[in-house]
Amino acid sequence: MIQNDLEKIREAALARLKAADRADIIDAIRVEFLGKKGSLTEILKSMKDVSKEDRPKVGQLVNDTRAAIEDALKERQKVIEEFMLQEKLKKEVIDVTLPASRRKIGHLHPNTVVLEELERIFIGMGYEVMEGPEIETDYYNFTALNIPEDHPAKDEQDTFYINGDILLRTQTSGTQVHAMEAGRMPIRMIAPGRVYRSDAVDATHSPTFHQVEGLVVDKGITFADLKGTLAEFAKQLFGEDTKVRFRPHHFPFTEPSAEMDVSCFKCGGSGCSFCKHEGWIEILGCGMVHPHVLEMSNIDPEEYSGFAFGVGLERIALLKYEIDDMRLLYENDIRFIEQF
Ligand code: 2U9
Repeated sequence: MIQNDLEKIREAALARLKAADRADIIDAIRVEFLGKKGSLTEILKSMKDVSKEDRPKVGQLVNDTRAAIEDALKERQKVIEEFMLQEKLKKEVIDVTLPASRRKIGHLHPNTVVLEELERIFIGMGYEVMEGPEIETDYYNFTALNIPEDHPAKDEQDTFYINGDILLRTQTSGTQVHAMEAGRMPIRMIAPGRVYRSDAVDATHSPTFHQVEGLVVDKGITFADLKGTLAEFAKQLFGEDTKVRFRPHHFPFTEPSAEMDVSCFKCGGSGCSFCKHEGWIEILGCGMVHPHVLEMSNIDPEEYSGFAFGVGLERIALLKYEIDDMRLLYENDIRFIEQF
């Protein structure tokens, strides 16, 4: 009787296991057949009705049945685990032949693009690139450049003073003064760098911007050298057909002084909305170095002469790329910067 029941239980368990396809179903089968209230435990309870002489045999049979079900559970569990693993691997498979996703890299700022272009042009004409300190003394920023004590540029409204004598440079010219004091002649240099002026921010102004200033000092330098050099610079920067014109101007550090215009590189000079129908666009200031400026740096103006010029880097970048608001240059939005 019990033998029959055991045989049925074994067959039922094996049949159920054969159909089981999930780990939780296996667990349920284990509980159902081998658990505390499972069918096999129920059978054990009825052992008391088995005669003493049959008991060892029946006991052995119960154990064999339990072992058979346990083996079958283990076997099925292994099969299911292997199946799940294969499914997982299939899902997580990596196709190493797929192209990698592109990494976003940085981009040169338009100021940097223009600066490198200017440096390339002047290095090609035999100039050195020299940098100087952004914090200067009143002497190097103003006095040595023949800017008088009462000049409006010196006003606290226009210049950031750190203390009475120390300030954030308003122009890179101090760098050229340092070079002149060093006394190695001739001088052919450009001084690029950041400058500071107490200006409110708008589409064309910023309290900090960048200049590239140039200085040439040698024996026999004339205004013709200035004109030839800057005309060549304009052609290289804006194209071979670019014309230049000089308008008289005034700077304390140069005499005579001028502003240079280039023919509009959009309309070629005939007049368009870009050049406000002038045909000309103002690019830089320049002039022959004032004899007093040479003298103050221990250069004899009877023996040496020189020319100088100054360009606003942002102004060139705005013009060249037709950007209508300077603030875009300082926001560093990659969507803006990566266009240049
Ligand atoms: C020394 C002697 C002379 C530098 C010069 C300019 C003219 C000039 C402006 C350009 C646009 C300033 O950034 S800006 O607003 N600069 O017009 N700069 S001549 O003259 C010097 C410099 C150093 C020893």
